[in-house]
Amino acid sequence: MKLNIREFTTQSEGFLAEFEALLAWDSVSDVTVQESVANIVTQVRKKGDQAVIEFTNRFDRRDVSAASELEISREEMAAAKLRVSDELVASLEAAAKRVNDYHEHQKQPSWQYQESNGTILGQKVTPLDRVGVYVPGGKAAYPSSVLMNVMPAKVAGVSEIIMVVPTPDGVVNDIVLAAAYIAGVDRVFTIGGAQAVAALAYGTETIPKVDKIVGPGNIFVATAKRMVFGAVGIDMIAGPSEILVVCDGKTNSDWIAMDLFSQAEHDEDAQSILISPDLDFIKAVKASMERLIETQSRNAIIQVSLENRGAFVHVKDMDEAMDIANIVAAEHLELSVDEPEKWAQKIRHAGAIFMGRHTPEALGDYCAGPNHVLPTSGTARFSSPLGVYDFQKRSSLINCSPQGASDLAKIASPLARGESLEAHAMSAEYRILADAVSAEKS
Ligand code: HSO
Ligand code: ZN
Repeated sequence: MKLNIREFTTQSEGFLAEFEALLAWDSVSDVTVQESVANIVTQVRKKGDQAVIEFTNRFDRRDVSAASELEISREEMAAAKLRVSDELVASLEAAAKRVNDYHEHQKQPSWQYQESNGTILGQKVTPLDRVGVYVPGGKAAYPSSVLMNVMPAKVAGVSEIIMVVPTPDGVVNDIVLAAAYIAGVDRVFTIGGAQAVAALAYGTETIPKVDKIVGPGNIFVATAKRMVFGAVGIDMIAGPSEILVVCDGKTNSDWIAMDLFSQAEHDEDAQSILISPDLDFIKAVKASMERLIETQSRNAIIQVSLENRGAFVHVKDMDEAMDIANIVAAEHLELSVDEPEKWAQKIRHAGAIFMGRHTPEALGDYCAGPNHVLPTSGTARFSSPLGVYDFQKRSSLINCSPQGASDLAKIASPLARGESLEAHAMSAEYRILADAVSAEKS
C-alpha cells in the first residue's frame, strides 16, 4: 500500500518552519467542551453521588440506582484476574515487579544537617495520603498504564489508591482489573469523564476526595483536570503519543518500520518521525512500511497517523540529527545507532531515550522498568517522566538552637524593619540572647 508521508531535507530553505508546524500540537479545548465540563464539575460538587449517577447513566448508558453499584471490590478484582489467561497474568506480574524495582531507585530520603551553633535544618519527605488514578475506557484502556500510574505511587508509600474507569454499557475490562489488583489499587469505581475527575477532586458521599489525580483521558477528562487543579494536584496534560527514531542506516529497515508503526497505531493523532543521514535507508524504511502495513490489524489508524503527522527527515550528519532531536524534545527517542552512549550525551530534551538497535520503545511501554507516562508535545524541555517524586511532597525542617536563633535574629531584624513589619522584627529580637545583647553594647 502506498503511503503518503512527508519528506524533509534539512538543506532545503524553510525546513525548520515547516517541520515545526508539523510538530505543533494545540491541546486547548474549545469553549463548548469547557462549558459542559464546568457544568458537570459544578453539579458533582453540589449534588455529589446523585450527579455522578446521573452523568454515568447518561454518558455510559448505564442503569445505576445507588452509588454502591459503582464500586468494584478487591474480591471482584481478584475474580477478574482469574478470568485472564495465565500467560497474561504472568506477564502483568513480571512487568509490575520490574516497574516496582526501577521506581525503588527513585525514592528520595528525608535529610538534615546541623550547623556549628546547634541549629538543625532539613527536609522531610512524605507520601501523599490518597491518590486517584484515571484509567480511560474503550479503545485506550491499557492495563500497562494501570501499572505505570499505580506502581510509583505504591513505591512512594501512598496510603490509599482509588482508581476510576468508565465502563460504557457496563462492560468491564478484566485485564484492567487484574492489573489494578496486581498493582495494589485499594478501591475501583466504574465512573469516567469529567464527572469522575470532579468526584475525585471534591469527594462525594461514596467517592473519597483525593489529594492528586493522575492518568490520561480524553478532552473532557483533560479539561476537567485543568479545572480542578488547585483543589487537588494533577500530573500533566498529555498530548498524543510520539516517537522520534534516529538511525544511522545500519538497522534492519523492517525493525525501524515497526517501531514507527508501534507509535502510529495508538491513534490518528500520534506522531512517528524518522531522522537519518542515509537517504537510501529512508527509502528502504518507506518500502518496508508500505509492505508491512498490509499485515497490520490497525492499518487504518496507522495510515492516518503517518499521513497526517509522520515524517522522514534527511540530515547531513549525526550531529545535525542530535540538534533536531533536541528541538523536537520527543516523548520517546530511539537512538538506533552505533555507540548510542556517545550520542545520548548530546541529547538534552527527551522523555525517554531508547539506546541501540535492540531497544525498541515497545519494551519500555510494557516492562523494561521506567515509566511509560512521559512528557509529550515538546514538554520534555521542562518536565519529566511520571515517578515516585510525583507522589511525594517535601516539608522544610527548621530547628533553632538558642544560640542559632540569636544569630539568625540579628539577620532577620533589619530585614523585617526594612519591610516595616514590626511584629516580625520583635518576634526575632525576643530570641536574641541577653549576653549577646550586652556583649555587643559594651
Ligand atoms: N506508548 C504509550 C504507552 C503504551 N503503549 C501503552 C502501549 N500501551 C505512551 O507512552
Ligand atoms: Zn505504546
